[in-house]
Order: sequence, then structure tokens, then C-alpha cells
Amino acid sequence: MKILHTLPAQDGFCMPAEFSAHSGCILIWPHRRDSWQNGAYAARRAFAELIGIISESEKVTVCARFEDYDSARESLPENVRVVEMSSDDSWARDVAPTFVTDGRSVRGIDWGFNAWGGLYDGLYFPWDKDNKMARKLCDLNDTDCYDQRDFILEGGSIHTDGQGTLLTTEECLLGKGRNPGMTKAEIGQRLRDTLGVKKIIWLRRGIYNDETNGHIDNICAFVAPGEVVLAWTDDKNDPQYEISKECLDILESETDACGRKLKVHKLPLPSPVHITAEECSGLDNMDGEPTRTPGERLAASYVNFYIANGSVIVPQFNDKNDSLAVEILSSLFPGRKVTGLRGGRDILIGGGNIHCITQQIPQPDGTIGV
Ligand code: KQY
Repeated sequence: MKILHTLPAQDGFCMPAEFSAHSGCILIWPHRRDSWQNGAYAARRAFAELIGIISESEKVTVCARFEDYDSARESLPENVRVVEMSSDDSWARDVAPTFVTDGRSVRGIDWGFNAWGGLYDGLYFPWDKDNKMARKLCDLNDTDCYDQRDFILEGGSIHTDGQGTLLTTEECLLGKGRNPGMTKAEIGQRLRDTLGVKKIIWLRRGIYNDETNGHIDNICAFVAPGEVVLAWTDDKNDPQYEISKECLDILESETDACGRKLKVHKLPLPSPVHITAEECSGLDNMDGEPTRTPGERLAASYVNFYIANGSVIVPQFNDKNDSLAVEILSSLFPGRKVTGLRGGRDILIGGGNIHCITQQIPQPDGTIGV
């Protein structure tokens, strides 16, 4: 593995869309007792079910700490690779490399990671084990690695269409906790240089009360070139309404890198999800303080799905809109089996969902997977 100090775009590399073919997927076995209730018991069940589905159509690698290795190995199918690796938590989307390709080979990008805001408004300290994972995973995967550690970025804050367009949010990328010394123009240039995109569509805010400072992957995602899904509510009394409407207005007024007007599919949100006192009691304190308060609204969204080679897996929240979300996504991904994951709430309690705990490794040729 070589550590590269050049820029991916100058080398001819760009980030493909998630709906292009994958050679694999990376996850991290959950363990953090202040993130996952009851020693991660329910979260592990949900991760295992998800991994079982993904592993039907792509090679899955699961990183587990030394003390969790046996739990992971015993819970997961034999065709899943389990490797020992230290981590602070389990958000592969944000701590694994972002992979780029030139159509012949794949390289990883090692961004700086500071637990979603560092000492300003980060979610835990320390985060140094997480921050080392991208490089270790490039080594494991035998891919050369771009050193971008001076730039704080999480994979959950970007989505690309693989044709030159990138979606992100100002709330996250321009917040004080990430790259406070950089202007919007400088951040935009860094995204162009590293991800090989030509056009950036900046939404203002992400899902209401999202502790990642509004990651794009919880509110809006590409489902095809020129087509996105947007998390939506018709309830004008919900603070989410104004946020989603603002996103819709921006998306409808923009064109993508190819000059197309975007087709926006509204994906209804579940009714607001609030954590219960019982769920909170299953979480350990962090530095003597609870990490969640009973009644706190969690950032539940069906947009936080993962597109595998043969399937799309979408979280379920025991809500009346669960089956509608599956139905809408089934119509948008006709070549893939869309499956609802019952444990969506168990993952949500950790602060994210299916997309946040997965990171795809693209096939170098970038063909559309089925
Ligand atoms: O959504 C994500 N990409 C990560 C969420 C982190 C939450 C930590 N409690």
C-alpha cells in the first residue's frame, strides 16, 4: 500500500455512485455501551441480520475489537470475513476510507475524523482509534491511500451520482466543528479535487435533531443519475417540514453536472421517533453523563438505506410508513430486492442507521450492479 500525497481528481480518480457495482462492503461490530443499549445486544442482532442480507450479493468484511471477535465470528455467516481491528465505535461510513476509481483500479481516501465535531461539538472523546481505521482498511484491502487527514470529512456527509455531481449540506460541512479555517469555496474545491466531481449541490440542513450536524445520507440520496429521494413530511407543524421544503426548493431549482434537472422522489418519514426511558436505561453514561434523555427525538429516516449489488436494505421503525418506504424504493430499484430491516430502531438509538454503518468498496470498472 502506498500513501499518496497527490489529488485523486488530478490522477483521474473519482467517487462512483453507490448504485454502481461493489466488490465488497465494510462494517464494524458494535460494542460501545453508551451508544448501544444493553451491551449492544439488540444492535448486534440488527447488524447480523443486515450483514446476512448484504453478504448474499457482496463480500462483507466486519472489523471487531479483540474482545468482541468471538461474538462477531459466532454471530455472522461463514462467508463474512471478520478481522480484528480497534475502533472507538461502529460507523464504517464515516471512519472507513471513501473509495475512488479510475475505471481500472480502486484507491481509498483517508479523511481526518474528529467524532462529528471534535472538541467543539463532537460526540465522544477520544476518537483516535476511529481516525486510524481508514488507513488500516486500505492496507487490508491492498489499495493505495490518499492522505487527506488535514481535512475533516465523514462519508455520511457526501453522496455522488458517479457522473460528476455531489450532494452535501451546509449545516455539516460549514459547521464550526470540522474545518473552521476554510471558506465554503475552499471546501468545495477540496471536494472537487478529491472526489472528482464538477458540480456540488449544497442543501442547507439535514434531518431535524441529527447529531451528525445534518449528514446528507439521512435526508437525500441519489437513486439513479438525475434522480434523488428526499425525506419528506406533509405535517407543517413538524420542524422537519420547513427543512425538507427548503431542500425540495433547492433540488428543484438546480441542475446536475450533466445539465439535467433533478427528478425528486419524496420518501415519507416515519412519525417522529422518541427514545423511551426504558431504552435510555440500557445505555451506559459517558464521562458520568447520560448520552440520551428520555423523550429525545431521534433522527429517524428511511433515506438511510444501503444499496448492495443485489438488494436495497431500508430501516423499519414499526411505523405505518414502513411498508410504503419499501414500496417506493422497490419501484426505484427494479433490479434489486428491497428489504426492510426490523432492527432499524435498535441501530437508530446509536445515532444513525443502515447507511451510516456500511461502506461500499466499488468495482473498478464502475459498471451498474444488479
Ligand atoms: O450517522 C452517522 N453517520 C453516525 C452517527 C454517529 C452517532 C454517534 N452516537
